[in-house]
Amino acid sequence: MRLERVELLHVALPLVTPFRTSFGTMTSKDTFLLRVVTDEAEGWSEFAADPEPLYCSEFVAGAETVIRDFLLPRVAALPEPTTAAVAPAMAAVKGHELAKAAVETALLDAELRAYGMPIATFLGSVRDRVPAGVSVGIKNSLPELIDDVEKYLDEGYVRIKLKIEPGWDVEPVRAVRERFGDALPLQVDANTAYTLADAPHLRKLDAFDLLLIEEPLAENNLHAHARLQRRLTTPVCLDESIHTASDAASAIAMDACRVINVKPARVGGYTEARRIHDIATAHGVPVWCGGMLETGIGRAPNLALAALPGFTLPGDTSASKRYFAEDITEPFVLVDGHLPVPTTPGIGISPLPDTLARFTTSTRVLYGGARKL
Ligand code: SMG
Ligand code: MG
Repeated sequence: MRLERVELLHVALPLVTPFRTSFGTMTSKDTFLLRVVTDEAEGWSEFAADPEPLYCSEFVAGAETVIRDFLLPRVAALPEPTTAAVAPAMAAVKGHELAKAAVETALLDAELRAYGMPIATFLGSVRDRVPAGVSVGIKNSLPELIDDVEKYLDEGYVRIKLKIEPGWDVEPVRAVRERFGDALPLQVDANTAYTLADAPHLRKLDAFDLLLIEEPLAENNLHAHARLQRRLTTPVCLDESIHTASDAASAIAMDACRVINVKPARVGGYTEARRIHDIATAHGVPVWCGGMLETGIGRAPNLALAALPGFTLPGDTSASKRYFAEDITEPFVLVDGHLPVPTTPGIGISPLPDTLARFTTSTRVLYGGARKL
């Protein structure tokens, strides 16, 4: 397989409803897609972060520079840009996992399309559909929250995640438990909004039998998360703090978490995500697939990952209409609380050309011939 061209397409898709977290409010998904062209097939991927470095340190304009100036030259220097060779070639560049994931995934898509192999087969997925959870943002009032949760449960979502922050934590959880009962699979995500000094307050959540509390403390502070876990019965789940399989191994060894949110983008791509699944599963630690409000391009391969055997908790892999009135791919539709695992070669989906053109705000050629797009 020979790399011929890499194109970057900026896209902007309005969200159907603003999504508020402890670090800000999103009203649209503004990111870029990569399209790689090889002599055998083309491949697609989506950069998972946003224009501002608020969820993580990476951001759209920075990732574009890193990919163009540091990652693609290393990949292009390979005799063949196979999936096995790409991550080692990029390893000298520190960090930038989400940018690396975009490069690896586009090439993986091209390679698997050339083989005629679906990503689910490549990863070792064992299910043809996966249960869908939904992440519910911070609201202005409890009645508004209850209405939203009710709507999602009516649509069939099998698990609810509430975004929390200081001042919006125990009361929303109590309200949802009182309205929907103790049997509802329920979890919370703080996106690093608390400190260890909040442990006595966070302990109040133990009364609500939550599946987990996600990333309550500062990113990368495994020690503080381990100390918090000792004081909570609710399992701590790490998201932002896990960048590599080595981080996952350390966190498990320190009892800094009892559950891991695996986002392939956050860990540099699907090969590292698979390693984290393997390590966690070997230690009896459940994993689940997180989300970054992806378009169908990012969502399709996440569904394949979520079908691995160790993904025993429902993911934030929701249906397309939870995010967008119109997606740039065929939409993923919830059936009986589940989404289908894609079965066609590669990541299992392609952009719809006309729709993509409408949502594309600009394009660049990052590598190869400057042929007009
Ligand atoms: O894709 O449904 C989704 C979003 C799920 O809550 C979600 N993601 O910390 O897990 C998380 C957040 C990160 C993105 S917030 C902009
Ligand atoms: Mg999270």
